[in-house]
Amino acid sequence: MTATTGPRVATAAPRLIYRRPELLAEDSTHYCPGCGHGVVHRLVAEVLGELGLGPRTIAVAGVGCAVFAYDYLRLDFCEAPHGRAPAVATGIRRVRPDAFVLTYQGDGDMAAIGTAEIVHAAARGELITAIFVNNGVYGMTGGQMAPTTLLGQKTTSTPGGREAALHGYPLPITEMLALLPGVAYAARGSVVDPGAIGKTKAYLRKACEVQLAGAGFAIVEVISTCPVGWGMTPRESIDWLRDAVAEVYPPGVVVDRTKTVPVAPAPAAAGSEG
Ligand SMILES: Cc1ncc(C[n+]2csc(CCOP(=O)(O)OP(=O)(O)O)c2C)c(N)n1
Ligand code: SF4
Repeated sequence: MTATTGPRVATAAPRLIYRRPELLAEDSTHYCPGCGHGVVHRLVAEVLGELGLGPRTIAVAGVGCAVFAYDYLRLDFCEAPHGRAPAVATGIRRVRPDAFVLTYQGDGDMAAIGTAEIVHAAARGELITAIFVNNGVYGMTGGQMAPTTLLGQKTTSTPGGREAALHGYPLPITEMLALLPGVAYAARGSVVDPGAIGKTKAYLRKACEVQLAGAGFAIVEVISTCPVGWGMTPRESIDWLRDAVAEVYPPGVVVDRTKTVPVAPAPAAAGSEG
């Protein structure tokens, strides 16, 4: 009996679509379904990994749902009291000029209790990279109004919707900080869809490069979802993010002074002076 051989079928080499970044731990997270924090964590892990910054990074976690970021990112982390991450990061960066320092804060943490710290760190042009996840509410404590909450938005502390006369207007923190000359770079990304997530990654990368170049303070705001705090399904929260949140907080580069400010050389890494 002769063996029959069929036509040769060329088997294409498998194409890698996605791999868990090395700096992202393999644990599952405590985040609710549809929460944007996990997406931002992945982007942070990808960018720091691609820039080879993992070993020299000291991150500072704020207080909020992402307080456990240190469990999910394989980085040295320091925990700051509520709102104080930029002050803690300032101290770390000044005593460890070889370190790469980033902060990770929510909008309650940065734009409410920590307003003074972020404003003054930015005004001083501290060489830190600030990540600001704006989901428009205090997620961790039950979805209360934050300074970033939209007018008309219902929260557990504004059941009738936020009213300007009673609760003030939403605070555009990134645009406010962008006025300060110490801010070398400010941008706003979104987790609304893969295209927006790709742009957010580019903003984060640039904000890291700004610190490496010693150009000044850099901030990336990411408008994000909190389906539980918003009383929505994950699907509805994506629509709300696209239609309502992005209208008030439009994604894009807010300021880029790296073209006009002379860029100082990056500080030498520890041990490089031989
Ligand atoms: C000094 C102090 N005040 C209040 C709290 C309670 N608290 C914990 S998290 C939080 C809000 C966090 O909201 P946000 O920063 O927007 O983060 P999210 O949970 O939405 O990601 C508050 C008020 C606290 N832990 N410490
Ligand atoms: S409460 Fe909101 S911010 Fe916190 S984990 Fe759940 S969806 Fe995310």
